[in-house]
Amino acid sequence: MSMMEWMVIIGGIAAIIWINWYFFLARQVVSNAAIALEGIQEVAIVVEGGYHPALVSVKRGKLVRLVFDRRERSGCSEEILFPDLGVRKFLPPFRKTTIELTPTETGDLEFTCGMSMLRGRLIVQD
Ligand SMILES: [Cu+2]
Repeated sequence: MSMMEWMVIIGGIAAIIWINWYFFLARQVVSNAAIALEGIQEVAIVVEGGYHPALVSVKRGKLVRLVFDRRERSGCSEEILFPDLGVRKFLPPFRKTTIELTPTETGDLEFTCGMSMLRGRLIVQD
C-alpha cells in the first residue's frame, strides 16, 4: 500500500477513537451551575469544537444565565439554538454571549449549533 493509503487508514482509525471518546466518555461529565447570591444560576460554556461543559445541571424555576465563550471562528459554532424554546442566537468569535432563560419543566433541554452537529444539554431538576 502507498503512504497515502496508510495515512487515510490511520486517520480513519483516529477519527473512530475520537468519536467514541466524544460521545461515550466526554458526555458523561456533568457540571453543576454555580448559584450566585441573587439566586441566578450562572454557567460559563466554552465553545471550541464543541461545548465545554456539554452537560449542565440546573434547577427548575430559577433564572439560568449561560455565558457562551466562543474561542474559534469555525462556521459550525457561529449559531446557538435552543429548539424547544425557539431561541436562536449568533455567537461572535472571541466574544462572550449571554443567554438567559428560566426552565419551567424538569427534563432535558437541548442546545445545538445551527446544523445540530454540536450538542449540549441542560438537565433541569427540582
Ligand atoms: Cu455546526
